[in-house]
Amino acid sequence: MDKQQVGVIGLGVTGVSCVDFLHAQGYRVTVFDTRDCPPEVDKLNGDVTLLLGPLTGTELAKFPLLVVSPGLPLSLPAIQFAIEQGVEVIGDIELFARQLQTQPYQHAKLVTITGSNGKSTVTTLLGEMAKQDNINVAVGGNIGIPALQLLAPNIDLYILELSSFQLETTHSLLADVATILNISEDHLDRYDSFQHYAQTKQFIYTQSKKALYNRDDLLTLPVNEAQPQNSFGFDERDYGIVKDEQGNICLAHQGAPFFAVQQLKLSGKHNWLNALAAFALGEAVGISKKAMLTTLKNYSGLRHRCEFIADINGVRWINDSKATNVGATQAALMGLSATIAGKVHVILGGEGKGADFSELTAVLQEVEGLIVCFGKDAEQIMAVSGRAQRVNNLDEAVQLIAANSDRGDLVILSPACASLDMYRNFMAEGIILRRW
Ligand code: UMA
Ligand code: ADP
Repeated sequence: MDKQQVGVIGLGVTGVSCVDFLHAQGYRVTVFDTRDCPPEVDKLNGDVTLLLGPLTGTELAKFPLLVVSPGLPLSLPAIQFAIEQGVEVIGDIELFARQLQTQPYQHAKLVTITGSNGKSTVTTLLGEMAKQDNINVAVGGNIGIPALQLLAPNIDLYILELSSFQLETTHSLLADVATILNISEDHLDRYDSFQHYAQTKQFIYTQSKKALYNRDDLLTLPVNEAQPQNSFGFDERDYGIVKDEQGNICLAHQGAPFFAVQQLKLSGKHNWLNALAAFALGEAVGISKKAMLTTLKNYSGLRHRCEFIADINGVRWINDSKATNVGATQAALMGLSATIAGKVHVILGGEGKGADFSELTAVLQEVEGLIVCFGKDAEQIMAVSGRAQRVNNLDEAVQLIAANSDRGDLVILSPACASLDMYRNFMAEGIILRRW
């Protein structure tokens, strides 16, 4: 087979972006997808060979280069066979990284962001800061728009949210600054251990000039101590938290307060860290302080992340359906419960992705209101809480809490699980809550 042939595995949004990019580069492309009817099949442009059904190693091994979509693990036997036969296996972010080092893209700066939680919030917040500073910025990656679709000669700053899946197949990024926001259990249905998942996140630092880590989460520290680095955290060091002379809690840099947290529209203490991280990343790539402060004041967050939905008879309802792992739910419950007068009621459950829910025990003990579970792994959550109640679906959970909550209480849907066992995605689940 000639060198101009590339195999693309997976026909989701990533696969389509790879096909379009490779065509523009003059490659002939064969697309594989294990599904009978891949979601993006209608979006294929140009002359493409499409092979559907189970992957076979001998077929894949015919290609000099395979580009694998993030949703497919490299451990699949057919992909492993191809690797053993000497096939180069990469992902879409690797294609992006190589292209960014060529003209006319080379001048652009690059920020890369990973972590178990807060990625989309920090990525979007930083993008808004750059826009506020009139920088030609492109924002994408795991957050939604595939990286290859962002490439354009006039872009001066790329901000990429990267998942551990994407990092597995990437080794040539040359970011100006990279961050791991935090690491807690997630995707253990894909990784053989938590250590393996955490190590994959570290790939982001080895492909960056500078590292930004979370002082309160030692797993985020760069392994290479000699790498230029900054950190953020709840104490007063580097990017941190201090009280100003009036006693206001403030975001600070090297002990100097620069923004009172009460001015943030984002709720929850975890968002103080997200704001600090975005500010630190912005400083590393030269976004003006004035633009960043204006954005911090105005940015109200993404939907489905600790999103205020309604105040009904004095009870505040919060949609945190994007909390699809244990760490996110812990952060949301700890961050929000400090801010209310009444009881907190929480709705959890769904597909646990192999997580260990015992991490939730302590934070659920602090919940004074109802703990209501539903979905595939509800029993596992009930086992760690002791007093949780099971219902059949979100509607029943809402009805139960609505009948048992009082003025001053707060109700939060923060599932600690993926929603795929019952809903199309976390947004569909959040929308059901909104309808109430
Ligand atoms: N699949 C098959 N057979 C195939 C190919 C895919 O069954 O041959 C399945 C996968 O197992 C997966 C689904 O199809 O369940 C989608 O996989 P994909 O790789 O085709 O996904 P894309 O549509 O290209 O979307 C991907 C990211 N999806 C995943 O990593 C699963 C999107 O992140 C990302 O926005 C998009 O690329 C653009 O970069 C989503 C996600 O859930 C939002 N990410 C995970 C997370 O945030 O926790 C990592
Ligand atoms: P991601 O893109 O990593 O999934 P999001 O910004 O979409 O992160 O936030 C998802 C959920 O994670 C939120 O709904 C919230 O519950 C939780 N979360 C957000 N920021 C943090 C943080 N810094 N630390 C821990 N949990 C967080």
